[in-house]
Amino acid sequence: MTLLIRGGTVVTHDTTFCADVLCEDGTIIAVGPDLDAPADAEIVDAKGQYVMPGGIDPHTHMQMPFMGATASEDFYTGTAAALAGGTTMIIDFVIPNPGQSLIEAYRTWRGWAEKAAADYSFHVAVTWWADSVAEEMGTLVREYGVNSFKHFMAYKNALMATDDILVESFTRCLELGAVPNVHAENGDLVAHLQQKLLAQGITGPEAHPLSRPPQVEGEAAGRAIRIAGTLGAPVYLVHVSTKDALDEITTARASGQVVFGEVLAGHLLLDDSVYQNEDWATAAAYVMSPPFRPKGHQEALWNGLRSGNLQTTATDHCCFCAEQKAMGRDDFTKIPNGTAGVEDRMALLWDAGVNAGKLSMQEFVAVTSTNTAKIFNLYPRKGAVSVGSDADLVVWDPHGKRNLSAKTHHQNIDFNIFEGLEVTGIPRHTISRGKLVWSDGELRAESGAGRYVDRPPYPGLYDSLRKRNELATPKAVVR
Ligand code: URQ
Ligand code: ZN
Ligand code: ZN
Repeated sequence: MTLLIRGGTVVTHDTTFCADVLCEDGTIIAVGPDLDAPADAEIVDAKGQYVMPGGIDPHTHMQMPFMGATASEDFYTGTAAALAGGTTMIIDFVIPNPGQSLIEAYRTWRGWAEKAAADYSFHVAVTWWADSVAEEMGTLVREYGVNSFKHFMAYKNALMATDDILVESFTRCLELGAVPNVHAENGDLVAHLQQKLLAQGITGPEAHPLSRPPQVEGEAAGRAIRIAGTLGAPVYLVHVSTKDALDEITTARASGQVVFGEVLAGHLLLDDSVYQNEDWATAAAYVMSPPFRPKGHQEALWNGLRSGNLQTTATDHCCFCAEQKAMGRDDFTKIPNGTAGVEDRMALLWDAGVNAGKLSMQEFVAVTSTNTAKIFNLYPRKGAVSVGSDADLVVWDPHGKRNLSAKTHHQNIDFNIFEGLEVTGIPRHTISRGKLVWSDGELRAESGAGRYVDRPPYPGLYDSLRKRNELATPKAVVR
């Protein structure tokens, strides 16, 4: 199965050049001018368009059981929608219940993901602690290709990892060469503020952001960063939504600490006015955590991306339809948290980033694909346009237009948080493992075509950290 992408301009995270790209059996086998291809090769005309690494979304929750509901998007529909938007790989989350075997939960999620149409991998959440958790983390790293573990500092009495668990798990991650991820919100403060608002009779979606003000994220971000710094471990903060948390990251990175930050397309473009909507269902549709923030935070987050203090973009794609959101009709704390975006991320980042002069094309590639591949040890298999890389590519039409809407999106949810936004710059063709799966508006996603992608522990990052830790280890005084 040979496919030739002809006449395009290749854009990577660090360079731009005119070249054809030849793919065979799912791998890129040649990149260069005027390439020949066998007579039966499929040809994609990329004249006047950019050929870039397919997007990687490091933060999705397909068919996640959460807050008494199951996310409406499953691994097939969600990855098909991703392909329609130029994203060719997702990293989703295995989320064991407290007390549940991590490996048992991993097997459950692997079963759900077999129907995926694009490649996928999993972070595994640590929602409780025991010696068996430490052991299973080792097995997941050594035998199941997991190199990142998630810690929810929010969601008290549900998924929340208390500080003692962070200390144990970050230490274990360091031993294993795995990256600890955190959802940084102070779950105790949220629970307190939620009860306070309900007691005041404020039960609608407008209470959601009031129960999780920016400092609730800033405090938790600082705490996670200091715990990791004290242990000598790296830490990756998911969905950074505030200047408060970004400032913690910026300070830590300036001191040489290994801290990574991820930002969602939603937090870059939307603000908390969405919760003031008169219509309950519309306001509830925007309930996700961390919430969309007051004006001002968005610009700070864009500057975080431009300065390199935030490295990746994601969507936290976690879909709940109107009747699911209505579970919280009388109590906002019962509205299932989550919003969609996996299909729109790339076009939004291009339109609001590149067209607006906030990101260069190379920076766009870095923050939508390559940086994620590097942090989670997928590069250059993923996130690259190089010989030997997986043929996961997007042919980008910088002049094409799309009106983002629930009426036309492929996401399995009845709402689009970017409804009505017109973007310029869209994926004309998406190639997944060398197959043309999205072409001129025609989606050819195939259930089960996606593969699980192993992510080995990251020796490079950890060798340097270990050396730093050894050097920093205090020596016993010989008396
Ligand atoms: O917190 C998360 O990332 C999961 C539970 C999705 N929901 C959300 O509101 N972000
Ligand atoms: Zn989260
Ligand atoms: Zn999430």
